[in-house]
Amino acid sequence: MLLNKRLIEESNTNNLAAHKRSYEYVATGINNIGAIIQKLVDFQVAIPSWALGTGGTRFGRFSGGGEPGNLEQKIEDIGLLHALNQSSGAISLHIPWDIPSDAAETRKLAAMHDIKFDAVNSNTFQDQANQPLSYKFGSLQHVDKAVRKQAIEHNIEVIKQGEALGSKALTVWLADGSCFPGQLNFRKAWQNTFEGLQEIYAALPADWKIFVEYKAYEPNFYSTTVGDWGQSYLYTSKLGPQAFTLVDLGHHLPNANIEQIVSLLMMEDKLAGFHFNDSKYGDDDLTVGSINPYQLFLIFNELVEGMDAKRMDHATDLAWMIDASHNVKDPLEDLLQSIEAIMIAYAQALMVDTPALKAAQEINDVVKAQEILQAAYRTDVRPLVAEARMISGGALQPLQVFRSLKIREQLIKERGQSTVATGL
Ligand code: PSV
Ligand code: MN
Repeated sequence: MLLNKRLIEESNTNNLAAHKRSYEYVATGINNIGAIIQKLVDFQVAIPSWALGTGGTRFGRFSGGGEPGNLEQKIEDIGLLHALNQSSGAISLHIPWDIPSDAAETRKLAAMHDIKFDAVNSNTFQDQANQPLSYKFGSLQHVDKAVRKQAIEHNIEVIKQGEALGSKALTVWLADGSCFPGQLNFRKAWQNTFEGLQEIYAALPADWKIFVEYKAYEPNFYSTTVGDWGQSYLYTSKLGPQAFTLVDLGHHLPNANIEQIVSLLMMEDKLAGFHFNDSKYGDDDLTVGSINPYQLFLIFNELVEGMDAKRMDHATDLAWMIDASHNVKDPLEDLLQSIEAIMIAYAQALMVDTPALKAAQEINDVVKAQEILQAAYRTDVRPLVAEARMISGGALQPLQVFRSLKIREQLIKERGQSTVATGL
């Protein structure tokens, strides 16, 4: 389904007077407001193909109506999001959940919706129908060379699929690890995994990157072979300049200082980018910013400061992706909220008075430093984010438009009530 631009414009006209009042209230007094708005306009976050369906838990899955039944419909759903917020102009595919039957046609469809192909994700954490060997005891770490070979070949196949679509990166998340002490020889598991990653790395096209994602636990509950940022960094630094460490916010042990991790990885030129989500306990897949928006702001604060120090382009030099699909919300509404939370945190980070913060740090003025950070965090930047959306052709109030146009109801009419998207 394609959204009629006129309907977005109509809704913007209705909301314009209120928007102008709140925008002017915030924007007055910000010196570089034009530059901030332009940065917000440029910033795009990739949507994972597996987040368009309702997520499940190991206890079950309650699919929502009108879920996309194939890759084409997933691209159309992202097209809807992008039409509404103009910040979701990319898709991150999970293979084999979403193998394009005709790459050229898929590219055409995506281009029609102004959507690019972000990193492609391999999957060696599930067994697929007709797969000769099982990943029950791991993939790249496996004691059996034949299983390792199968996993390597799958990753190389994913690179080929990505090339046909115009992707430029492969994300590898390994569920490999062990559930009980004694199950695994850590050194052998590490070495096998490293050798596998080396073979995959060797198959990367020259202009591609490989992102190695880490995760503390789940599905393995005693050890994970790429369990934290240090382990991922060890792999990526040994692999070479095309390898980077991917930070998924939900993949840390409780209370980890993610903003510090981000800062150090960036310092070493090893930060790939993000899988954004939020959590209270672990890999909870909650809407970005729904539990700990201050942490998200602090992460963006490090990103803006670190990227500016290295003269990096905020919009293009790191990979920005969402990785969340919860089980109780409409996935499209959830994604609209997630993107909004990311844009808010980014806008707040752009508002930080960096020279003043640096000066406070130099004289150990701890109170002043906190005041500076919190002054930015406590600014209601929603009108700035809305302004950027409106001037890019999106809606001032995307969620309101989604509901008032009854988009989900229309999708249910088109696709049916009981559709199940591929994913977890
Ligand atoms: C694993 O929990 C993960 O974060 C990886 O990125 C996977 O690709 C994705 O979730 C699957 O939903
Ligand atoms: Mn992830």
